[in-house]
Amino acid sequence: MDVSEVLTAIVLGIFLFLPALIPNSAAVLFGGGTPIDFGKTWRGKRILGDGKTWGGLIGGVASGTFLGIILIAIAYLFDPVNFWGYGSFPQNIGIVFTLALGSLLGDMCGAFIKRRLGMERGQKAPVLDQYDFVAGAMLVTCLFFPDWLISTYVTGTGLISLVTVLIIVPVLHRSVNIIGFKMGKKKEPW
Ligand code: CTP
Ligand code: MG
Ligand code: K
Repeated sequence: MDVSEVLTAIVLGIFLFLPALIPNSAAVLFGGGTPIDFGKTWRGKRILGDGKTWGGLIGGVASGTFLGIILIAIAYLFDPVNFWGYGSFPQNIGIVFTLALGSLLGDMCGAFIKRRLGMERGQKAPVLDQYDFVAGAMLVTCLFFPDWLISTYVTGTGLISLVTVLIIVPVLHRSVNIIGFKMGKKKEPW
């Protein structure tokens, strides 16, 4: 393994994960409408809470998938041989879709856990807030495209890509939330 392979793994790790990174921010922009749990409670607490809306889910998945399709096109254009870690065409659309959907499903699981722990919407939950969507995106994508997920984020230089994602996510999460807070789109700067 040489320096260029390590650098490639770092850059590709982030590049290929962008469809999972965008949906959370997009959800803030598209959110605000009907909650996914329709206001229902379970054992005295909201199932998910007002912070998880249909608008956020649909807008977030659409944004992540749309960005993913642009990235696929860029990869095909600039790297017609290896497609920057993508593979066959229909599979790639599936991959960016499962990354985006899994990201917001993971975020919903995080909210579900927070409500069970009695935490209010928007209350800070370290680790869970930053990594719920990473786990969701990786798991859902692994369910449908195990070969791609494992070769990209687990085996060989994939582990470097995974560690890169795990390091970059808290930094990105915090920065984006501060921007959202300053824009008045988010109630808390975390
Ligand atoms: N959002 C949404 N729908 C989603 C996810 C997010 O509408 N499926 C919007 C909500 O306005 C939410 C904001 O994005 O308040 C920020 O998302 P997040 O930090 O994940 O939600 P919290 O408000 O912190 O709520 P929770 O405690 O349930 O995570
Ligand atoms: Mg939050
Ligand atoms: K969250």
